[in-house]
Amino acid sequence: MPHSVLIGFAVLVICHTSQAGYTKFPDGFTFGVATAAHQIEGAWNVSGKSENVWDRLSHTRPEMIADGTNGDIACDSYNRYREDVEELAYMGVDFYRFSFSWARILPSGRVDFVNPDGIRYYHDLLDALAEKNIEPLVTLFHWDLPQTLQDLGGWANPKMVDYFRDYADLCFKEFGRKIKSWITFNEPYEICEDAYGDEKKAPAIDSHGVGNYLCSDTLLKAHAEAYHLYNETYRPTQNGRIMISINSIWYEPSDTNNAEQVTLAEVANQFKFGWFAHPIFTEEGGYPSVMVENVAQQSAAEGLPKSRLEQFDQYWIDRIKGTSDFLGINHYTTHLITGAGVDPIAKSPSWLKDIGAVTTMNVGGESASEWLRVVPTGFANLLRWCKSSYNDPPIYITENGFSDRGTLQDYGRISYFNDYLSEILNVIYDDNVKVLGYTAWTLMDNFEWRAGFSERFGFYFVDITQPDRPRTPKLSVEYFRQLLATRELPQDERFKDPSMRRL
Ligand code: PNW
Repeated sequence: MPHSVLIGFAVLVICHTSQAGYTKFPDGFTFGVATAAHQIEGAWNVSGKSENVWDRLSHTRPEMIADGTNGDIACDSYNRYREDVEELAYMGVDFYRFSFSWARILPSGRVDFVNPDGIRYYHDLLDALAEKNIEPLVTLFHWDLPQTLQDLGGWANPKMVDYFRDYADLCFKEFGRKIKSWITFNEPYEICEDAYGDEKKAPAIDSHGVGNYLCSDTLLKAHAEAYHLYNETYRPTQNGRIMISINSIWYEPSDTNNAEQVTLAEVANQFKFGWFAHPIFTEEGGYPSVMVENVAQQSAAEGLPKSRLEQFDQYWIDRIKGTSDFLGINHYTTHLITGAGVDPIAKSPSWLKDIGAVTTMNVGGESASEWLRVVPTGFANLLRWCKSSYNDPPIYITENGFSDRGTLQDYGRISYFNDYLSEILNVIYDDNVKVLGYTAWTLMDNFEWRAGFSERFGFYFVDITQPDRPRTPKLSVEYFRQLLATRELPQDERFKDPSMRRL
């Protein structure tokens, strides 16, 4: 055999083993897909639903939404939830993660009036899921705060702890027979930093370096109160579980041999993920010490009498600690740290300036979202870091997904899922990280917040130019369906981008 063929053969074998890696998911590993109320329901002002902060932003400042769209009709899931359930059943998911619209259930935000139509809608959806044996995983708060409560200060108002607990209480009481898995908050970082420390999310209160920290104080207390309420009052009879979903942009040093960058990446991860995970998932509790120190130092340098980040007292440290049955992780991408200093895009004061590091985009493959680069190895590093930082918690991936402009032959999405899922298998088998389930974002193209419908994350394409919002399956539906049927990463050639099929 000529030499070159032998070498060619060896390369092929190596490529095959390293590319294929582990393919089979462990027994008991569960799969689902996710959505959120405001992104899909529409029916923004019918049957008693009141205005939420996203209705307000998209109606009063439409220029803030990339394509000028809004959630008025969205995917019309308020009327078409049966189609949603059919699609879920076709894909063969174990569970469906969706959220309740607070303003649909409690139009004033408070429990003075419960909207019967809101209650009926979610019972109908839950019953339709039960008929297909699909387990619900329900998020109580996925960003759509009733405007009435925002008018009182929203998450910067400490009273929100009581309002959230009352809302959670009603939901546990009304729906707890049918729902065994709850998520309190979706992505506290995005709520506090993007919506109260910046204008990236509604209500777009640009109180950088101040409002974001007021928000985290309230939100973590509200989460803890909802957890204790469930744990003490409802768990004994309802036997469910309750957690929080924390998002991470995972930070890595741009040069792994640069000690300063390595240290700063850890600081950035503590500021991003640790901000909400440390108070709940560590023995010590409270905010990460580096965060407490950095913000105190910056505040002093600004001439303030005390830190912009108020620490929890011992009562609240203890009350917040341990209040999540699982660590829910939403993960999409990895960014890089290039050095110490003030990031050129940081406002003053701000969370980003408080970190004291310069960040940049990773070099990974692009998506339709500027912030989202494809970096599967970062996912594995994040998961290993969570295992070591938070005492080996049981983990659910509650979101992971990829955006494009809506193509039906969505090879980019398929390869993203395949590569990120493959990293989950690596950390399960090689590092014993306890990842128990995976949720793909998202069932169908939907209202992607300030990006409107310009960035599409769905398995199903949604035509928003048609009043009945027709849905068309993309190729990724077949990929996920096969994954669900076999519990193995599909190896089928038809899922590979034709331009990449040759070795
Ligand atoms: C999540 N980041 O938001 C939300 O939970 C979804 O509602 C949203 O549609 C989805 O991910 C896609 O954006 C994120 O910058 C926003 O890392 C920003 C980031 C991650 C998630």
